[in-house]
Amino acid sequence: MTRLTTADVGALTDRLREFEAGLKEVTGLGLRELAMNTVAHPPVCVPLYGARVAAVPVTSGEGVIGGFSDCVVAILAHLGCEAWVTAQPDVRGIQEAHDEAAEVVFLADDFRFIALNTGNGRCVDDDPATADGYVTALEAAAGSLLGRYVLLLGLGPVGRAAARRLVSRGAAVEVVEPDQARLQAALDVGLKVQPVTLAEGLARCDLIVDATPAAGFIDVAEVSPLTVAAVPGLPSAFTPAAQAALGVRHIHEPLAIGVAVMVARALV
Ligand code: 2YJ
Ligand code: MG
Repeated sequence: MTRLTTADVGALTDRLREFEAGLKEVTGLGLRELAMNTVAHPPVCVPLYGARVAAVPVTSGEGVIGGFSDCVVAILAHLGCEAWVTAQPDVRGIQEAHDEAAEVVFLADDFRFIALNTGNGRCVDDDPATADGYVTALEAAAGSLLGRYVLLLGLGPVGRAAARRLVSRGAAVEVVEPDQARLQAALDVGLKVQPVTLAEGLARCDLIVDATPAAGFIDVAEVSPLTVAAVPGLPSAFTPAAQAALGVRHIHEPLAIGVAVMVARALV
């Protein structure tokens, strides 16, 4: 997850309903259903309604991002949780969350973003949660990933997790990763992906997962009415014109799908 800004999280908080409406249009799933479909196959019902969840601001490193914890809480409340931002940050905030009987605590520093279940000790990381949630969205939009070619852009932490999930759902994964050492390391640990050039991948694949930090290198001529793009990070690999052409098939927001899967995994 790129470091979000106050403007990023403010925009997401304001557009959460709009985002979910678009997500439903293209996948048939709202955020809750998407999270439950990600947690298990077939989906299990996770008791999100009324779950007590605290977001604790963390001041270490680059410090608190204004609106970050509030955005996490807005997403959790949207899912039906009883969610709040603790009055105190850091260790005092964790203690406060515990004293207020939080079942799950969300907290992020510059390196990690986790959801910690205080009852069973389960600790959920945002990278695989986000990757898996976006793959669920892509799978729902496509109907099935079995035997489908999927173009994956980037093999960072989110890209590697997405690759594993895509393969496990039956997809043939073509990958563009310009960092040869990173690509080789992924192949060496047995990740079943086929390295391709961007042009080759775009020619073969309608389904795309963008897990790169690079912006605007896929233009409108390279997308079709069949293209579905799962774009978890900021910025998008798609130009503004390509994003406009894709409409709701450009599935893109920086936090909501990740948080939905995190809380569902913490509570399942
Ligand atoms: O509590 C706060 O407001 C801040 N400490 C939030 C920091 C959010 N952290 C980030 O944006 C990091 N880039 C997250 C990295 C997670 C990697 N999986
Ligand atoms: Mg990106």
